Amino acid sequence: MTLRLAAVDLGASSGRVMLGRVGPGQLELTEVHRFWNGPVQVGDTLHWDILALYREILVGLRKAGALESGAREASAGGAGAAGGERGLQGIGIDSWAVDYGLLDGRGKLLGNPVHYRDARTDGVMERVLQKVSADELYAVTGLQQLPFNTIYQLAAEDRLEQAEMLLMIPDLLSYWLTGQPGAEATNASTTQLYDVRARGWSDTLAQRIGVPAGLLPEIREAGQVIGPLLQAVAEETGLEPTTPVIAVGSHDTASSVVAVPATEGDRFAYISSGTWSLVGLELDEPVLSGEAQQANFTNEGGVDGRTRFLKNVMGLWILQECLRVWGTGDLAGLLREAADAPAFAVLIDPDDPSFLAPGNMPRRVEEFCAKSGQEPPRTRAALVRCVLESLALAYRRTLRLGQAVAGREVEVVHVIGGGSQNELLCQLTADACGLPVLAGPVEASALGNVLVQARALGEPLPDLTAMRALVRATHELRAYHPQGKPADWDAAESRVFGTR
Ligand code: LFR
Repeated sequence: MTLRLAAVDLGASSGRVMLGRVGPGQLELTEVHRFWNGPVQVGDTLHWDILALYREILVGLRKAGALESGAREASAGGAGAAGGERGLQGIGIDSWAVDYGLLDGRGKLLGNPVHYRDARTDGVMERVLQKVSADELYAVTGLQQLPFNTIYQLAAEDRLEQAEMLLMIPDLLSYWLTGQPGAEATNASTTQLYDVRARGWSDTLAQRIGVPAGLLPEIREAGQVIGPLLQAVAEETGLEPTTPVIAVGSHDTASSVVAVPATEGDRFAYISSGTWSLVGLELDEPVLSGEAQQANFTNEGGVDGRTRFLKNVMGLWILQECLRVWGTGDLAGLLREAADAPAFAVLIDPDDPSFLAPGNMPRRVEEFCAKSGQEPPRTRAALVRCVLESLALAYRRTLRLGQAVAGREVEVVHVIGGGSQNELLCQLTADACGLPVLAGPVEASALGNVLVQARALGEPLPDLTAMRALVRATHELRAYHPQGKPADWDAAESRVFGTR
């Protein structure tokens, strides 16, 4: 039997509801609803428009449930035009990490969730580190220091006094669908309040920074059934009230990594490429050494207890903001021109903090050039080339660091997510890393989402190896082999980062 599963996958620039069909040898996704998502500045605060997202999710679920499937197979098999299957056997939600909603004692949302790129966390990390040392934080949580980690957002939070419960974004949306609160583990692991070895909240850390331990709901693991739909939600979406919402790797990156199409025994790295590029390795255990901390590598929780040993690289965000400022959607045209633009003309460090907040990226690139004694790019195509080469350079540096710190050697780099469609970036990545790149699948997080649901519903996909084999069997990948001169990349790296 084919399962019909809805994957709600929320990214930093768009959200989508996909209908997944999963069965023996079958893994198909149909996008049924796509909607805008992004920062909304009101007064001095950058928000997410969580209610609009919720409304769009309901619309998407209605469409997913109503989309007929199986009609063709039924009539071809002689069963007559009995009509196709409808409804859903499961729903799973994944989104970006670190952000949350606060609820009062009656379960009402206390204001719109604040966007992690909001300036309220400026300078907060330094304040928190006076209460808890960076060494202690890393020893407990194994997390990379990013200014917007939940712990720092909570230290800057002005609604804590009225709050009774904190729900991470996917947990908040699942709560609205089912009435069941909880904290899915892969996303909880990004808060910097989660004990990576004990695999639970660190009440001690929470107390030390003034977060009441009772605020953090019970942890649940990917694969657990959260609960059936509330009656009102079932009516609104036209779905059966028994339809279960299932916890998936609710951190989008955790779901993406499930869908890395690696074969058992492969020595692979992955780049989950979207608004962010998450660059790293999959490990069985966290690495909490001084070198890992120094390298600022994170040990985020993966599905089935794996460790996502990775680093955030600024990703396609800089380019997305350039397109927004230029008022153009013609990325394909710009990429064609960028492919012919001169190589290594201008290079930036994409992880420079000046690129974090939304704004005029072309200007910020110019400012970076001024600071680093470079002529700024003169054309849009040159700027695009600069961003992509600089990203490839950051990938190379991060992968080499990660391999050294984890004591692992990599033979292939899997690029998954939206950025896997960017041919120029994939080729530059292969060139910079000196490794073959396998690109795809594009919709990795939605695939990881439905795979975990399918297993929870009894589909024989016992482990990540089986899930990945199904992805490989059903999705085309594109291979890129390193070209050009490795010495050019060595020179480029020392230009941007020195010889460290
Ligand atoms: C990617 C991602 C990253 C996380 C960043 C902020 O979508 O989830 O993994 O560090 O967004 O939440």
